[in-house]
Amino acid sequence: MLNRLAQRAASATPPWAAAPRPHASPLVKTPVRCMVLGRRAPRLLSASERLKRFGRYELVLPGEAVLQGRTLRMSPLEVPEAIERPDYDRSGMPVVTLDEIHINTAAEIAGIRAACGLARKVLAAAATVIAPGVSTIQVDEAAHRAIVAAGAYPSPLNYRGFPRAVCTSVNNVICHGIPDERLLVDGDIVNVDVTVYLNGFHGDTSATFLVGNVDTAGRELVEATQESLKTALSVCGPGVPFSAIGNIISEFAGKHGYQINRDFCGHGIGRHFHQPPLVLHYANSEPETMEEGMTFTIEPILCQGVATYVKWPDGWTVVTQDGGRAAQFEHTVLVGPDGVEVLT
Ligand SMILES: [Co+2]
Repeated sequence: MLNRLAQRAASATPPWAAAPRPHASPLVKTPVRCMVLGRRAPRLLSASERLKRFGRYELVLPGEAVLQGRTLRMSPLEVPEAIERPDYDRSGMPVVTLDEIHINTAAEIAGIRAACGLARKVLAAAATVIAPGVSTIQVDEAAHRAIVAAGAYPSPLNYRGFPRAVCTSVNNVICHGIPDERLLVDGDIVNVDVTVYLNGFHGDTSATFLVGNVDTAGRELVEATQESLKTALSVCGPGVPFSAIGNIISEFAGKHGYQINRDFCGHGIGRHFHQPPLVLHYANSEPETMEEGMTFTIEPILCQGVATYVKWPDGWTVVTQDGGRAAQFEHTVLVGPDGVEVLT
């Protein structure tokens, strides 16, 4: 749920998000590279090209509800008044007061741990309703009910105007898909991204699920993405540079022939949904190192073809430019004395 470009464009961009990044946005970079090499920008492949290169699945296109703005206007379920809300629940604008990586106190760790435990349970509850013929709104509502039943607020709801409790991203959707009336079909892969705000702390996790019988290429993509997250977790610990995460994911993805999306990053998390640092999933040489007591997410997105995106007119849903599939897995972690503890 963290877009580097949106962070930079917003007038209230926190200083930590405005620091120069090692790579410019691909939206800026791609045309230059294409001119130099004389190649065309990535295009949406035809159905037969996609079948040959990426396998058998339904391409997700913006439906009438998206084009008419209905997905943004449909009312989400209520959040009872008694539930503690984040600062953006009415304004839509989160205020991040941190400009460096926060080391949590024992009390803060306990709060984040509780939020993360709930996020894990909610993701599992949402997963039980996933099946062919179920709409992503039904998945969203299952998650929403589980969150408020536990006395928590669904963090994405009205975060920068996001209209629902969770993100649901199907097949060629990279991330930030808005739950809608589309029914899941046999062979889909769907990422459900759950963040909860419980007693003042956020916990964030996501997984990509198989709907019915997914073809081999789809299953391999999902397995490799989950494996890339595991690999990244194994190298983390106090004194380790954050760049180790992107470097190992990059090596892993390269070996398996997948592209890593560069526009959506992991992030610090705690009292704020998104706080320093940005956790890059591609090869980089950022200088910050992990310290005991830090909490952050790792959430790589691997793509079958190009990892660059097109954004739908809803302002949120981002899809691959060539129509290839994307998968994502995410955990919130706590840096401990000799490694990281997965809190979700
Ligand atoms: Co996240």
